[in-house]
Amino acid sequence: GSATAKDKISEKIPAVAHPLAEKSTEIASNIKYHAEYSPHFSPFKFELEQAYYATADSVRDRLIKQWNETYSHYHKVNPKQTYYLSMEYLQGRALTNAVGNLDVKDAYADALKQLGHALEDIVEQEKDAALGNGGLGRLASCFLDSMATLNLPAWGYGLRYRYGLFKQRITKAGQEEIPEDWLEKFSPWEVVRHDVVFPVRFFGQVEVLPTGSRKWVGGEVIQAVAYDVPIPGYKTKNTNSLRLWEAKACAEDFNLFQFNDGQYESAALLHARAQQICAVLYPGDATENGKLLRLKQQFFLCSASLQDIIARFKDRKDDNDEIKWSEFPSKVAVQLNDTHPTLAIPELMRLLMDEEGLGWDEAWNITTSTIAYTNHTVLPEALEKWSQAVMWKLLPRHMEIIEEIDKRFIAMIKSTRPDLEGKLPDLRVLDNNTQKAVVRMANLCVVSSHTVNGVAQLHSDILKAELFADYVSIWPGKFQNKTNGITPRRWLRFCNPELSHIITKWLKTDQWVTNLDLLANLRQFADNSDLQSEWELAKMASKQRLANYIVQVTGVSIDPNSLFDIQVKRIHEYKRQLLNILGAVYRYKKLKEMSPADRKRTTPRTIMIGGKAFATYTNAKRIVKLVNDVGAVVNNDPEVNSFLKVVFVPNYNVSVAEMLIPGSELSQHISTAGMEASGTSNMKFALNGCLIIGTLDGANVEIREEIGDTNFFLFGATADEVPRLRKEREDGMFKPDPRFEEAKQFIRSGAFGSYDYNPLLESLEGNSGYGRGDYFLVGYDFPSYMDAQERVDEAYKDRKRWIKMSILSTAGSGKFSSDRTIAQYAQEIWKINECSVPSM
Ligand code: HBZ
Repeated sequence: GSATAKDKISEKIPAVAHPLAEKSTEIASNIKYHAEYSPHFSPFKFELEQAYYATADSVRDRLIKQWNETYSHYHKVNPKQTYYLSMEYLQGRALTNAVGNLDVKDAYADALKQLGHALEDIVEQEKDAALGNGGLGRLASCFLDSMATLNLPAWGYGLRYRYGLFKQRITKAGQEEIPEDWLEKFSPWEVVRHDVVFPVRFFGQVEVLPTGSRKWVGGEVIQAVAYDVPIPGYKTKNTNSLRLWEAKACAEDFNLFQFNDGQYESAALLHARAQQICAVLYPGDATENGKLLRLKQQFFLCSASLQDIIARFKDRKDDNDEIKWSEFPSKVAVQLNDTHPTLAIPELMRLLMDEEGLGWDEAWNITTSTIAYTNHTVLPEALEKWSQAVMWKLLPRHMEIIEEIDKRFIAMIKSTRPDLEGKLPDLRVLDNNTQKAVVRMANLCVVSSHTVNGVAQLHSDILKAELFADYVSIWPGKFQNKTNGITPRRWLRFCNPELSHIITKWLKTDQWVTNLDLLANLRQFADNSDLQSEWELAKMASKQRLANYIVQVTGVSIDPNSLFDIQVKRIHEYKRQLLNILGAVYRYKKLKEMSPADRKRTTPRTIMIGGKAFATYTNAKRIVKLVNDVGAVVNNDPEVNSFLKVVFVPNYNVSVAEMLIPGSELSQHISTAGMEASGTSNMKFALNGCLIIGTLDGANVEIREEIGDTNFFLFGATADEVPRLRKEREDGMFKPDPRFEEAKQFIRSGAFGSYDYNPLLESLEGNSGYGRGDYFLVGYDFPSYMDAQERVDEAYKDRKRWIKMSILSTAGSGKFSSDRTIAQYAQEIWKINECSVPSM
C-alpha cells in the first residue's frame, strides 16, 4: 500500500532543529523537528493541519533570527523611528508572504513534498488574521510590508482582538454573522513578551499635589501585555514588529475573600472586565456608535503604546547621558491612522507633564512635533465625536488637557485671527453647541498634529477646500496628500505567480517587485502577439482557478470564457453595489426579451459581488439579500444562464481577494464622486491587468491618469457637480431614465421573490428625506453607467484590444505601490531614514 503522510514523517527523515537550513532535506528535517518537539497536537499526527503548524514554526525560527538582529541594530544605531498607531490591521495569512519574503518558497515546497504534502494545501490551513474592517486596516498592513522592505525603522501598534471581523454566512434570510475565532487553536506568528507590560488606568480622579502638579489616581488599572508579530521585508534582513496589546488583570485583582465566600463572579470581576477590552473588533466601517467599550479600546492602545515608546526613548540613550526631552521629536514620529487613536495626543501630554515633570509649553511643543494624522473619510456620520460627560468619567485628566488645548486654541484665534472668531463654534475642539456636548476628534487631531494628510489627491483637495478649509488658512503648510498604495508582493508577486513570471520574463528582471515603476516598460510590448497570448493564458489559468473556487463555495458553476466582472468591498450605499445589481437586473430583463439569435451576439458575463454588511446597517443587508435573490433566479434560468450569471461571493476577506483579483477582467469602483476617499482594491485589480469601470472618485482619478483614459470605462457625475445635482433633485427637477424605472419595477414585480424590497428601492426615490431622495445619485448616474457597460461589452469582443488594455493597466500601475507611498511619508512627514541591518 502507499505510505501515508504520517509514515513518511516518522520513518525517513531525522528530526533536527535547524533554523537556517538551506537545503530542502534539512528544511524537511527541521519541519519534522517542530512536529515532534513544538507539538500543538497529539503525537504522531502529520495531517494537513499538523503539517501547517510545524511548517509555520519552522519558518518562524528564521524570522526570529533576523528579527532579533533588527532590534539590536536599531537599538545600537538609535535612528528616528516611526510608530504607526492603528486600531486595525488586516494581515490575512502570513505563511506564503513569509516564505516569499525570505526567498525560501521553493525549498519549503520541496521539503513538504518529501514529507508527503503540497505547500499549496498547507497554506490553505491558515486562518486569516482579520483584525480590521476594510481598506483602512488593509492599508496599515500594506504599509508594514513596505516599511520593512524599505529597511525603515518603523513599527506598528495595535490591539490583539480575540475575535476579528465576523465571518459572513449566507442563508435564505441573507447575511448571518458568525464570530471569527482566529486564535481558536494557536497563532504561530505571534510571540508574547512577558516582560513588556504596562498599566493602563480607567476612571478615577485627578489629585492636585502640593507642588501644584496634577496626578491621575484611583479607578481601575488593567495591564497591557505585548504580543509581537514579525514583519519581514522582501529579500532583506530587516524584520520589523507589529506590537499588539492584550488586556490582563493582575493577580492582586482576584478577590480571594469573595471567592472563599462563594462569590465566584464578583471575585474575578476585574479579570472579566479586562477580557472585554480586547474581546472583539468593532465591525462598523463608517458609522460611529459611541460605546464606552470602544473608547476604552482606543485609550488602551494609545496609553500602552506611548508608555512603550517613551520607555524605549529613555532606554536607547547612552547610560550616562541625562534625558533630553527636546530630542524626543527627533527620535520619535507617531502616525495616527484616522482619529481612532486620537487619545495619543492628551496621553502624551499627560505622560510628559504628570509623569516626567515637563511644563505645558514644552510638552505641547514635543507633542505637536511628534504626532501626525491621516484622514480617511469625509462622510459626516463617520467623524468621531465622543460625549464630554463620558470622557470626564473615563479619562478625567485627559479631559482637563483637552479643555486646555481648546482654551488655548480659542485664545490664539482671538489674538491672531480675529476674522475667524465667528467660525470658532465649528473650529473648536469642544462642541458645546448642541444638547449633548462632545469632543470632535478630527478637530483635536488637526489642532495638535504637525501634518494632516488625505489618502488620494482628490480627497486631499476636498479636505482642504471643505472639511478643513478654515484650518488651511491658519496653517497652510500643515496639509499634505499621500495617495494610498498596495504592496506588490502580496498583491501580484505572490497571489499571481503566473502573471509575475511573464512580467519578469519580458522585463528581463524581477526588480519590478521592489521598483514597481519598471512595469511601465511593458508598454512597448503591449501590441506584441507573443506577450498577448502568454498574458491571455495566464489570465485564463487564474479564471479557471477562480471558477473552481466559486463552484466549491457557492455551488454555482461559472464559465471561464465569460467576462469576469467583480465588485468586492464593504457593502455601503455610497459604494453603490445597488447600481451594479440594478444594472444586472436590467441586463437580465433585456436578455429575456431578446431572440435566441440576438442573445448569442451578446458578451457573456459573470458578475461577482462580495462584501460584508455591518450587522445593523439595514439597507446594506438588504443589498446582500437582493444580490443573492437575483443570482438564484438568473443562474437557474436556462434561457439566459449561459449569457449571464450573478454570484454573491460569501465571506469576502484578504484570502478570498487573493483568489478573486488575479481572475478578474473587469472590476467596478463606482462610488458617488467625492465619497470614496481613495479605494485600494482599484489599485490591486489594475495591477493584475483588470480593467476598471468607475467614477471620477478617490484614486480612480489618478489610476485613469496613469493607465490612460482610453483604458478606463468612465461614467457618472463628477465630485464638483454632486452638490448641484442633489439640489436640483430636491427642487424636483430630476427626471429618471426609463431604463432605471424599468429595473426597479422588475424587482417590485416579484421577479426575484417575495422579499419586500420596497424600503430599499424607496431610498432611490422621492426628492429628499431620511432614507429617501437618492442621496447617492444612483438614478442620476444609471444611464451613463449603462452606456459605459455597453462600451465594455463591445471592447471585450475585440480580444486583441482587450488584452492590450489589460497589459496597459498593469504597465500603468507602478505609482500605486505602497513602497512609493511609504517613501513619501518617510521623507515628507516622518523625516526618517533607512536603517539597514548589515548582512554579517
Ligand atoms: O480607508 C477606507 C476608505 O473608505 C477608503 O476609501 C480608503 O482607500 C481606505 C484607506 O485609506 N476607510 C475605511 O476602511 N474605514 C474603516 O474601515 C473604518 C473603521 C472603523 C471606523 C470607521 C471607519 O470606526
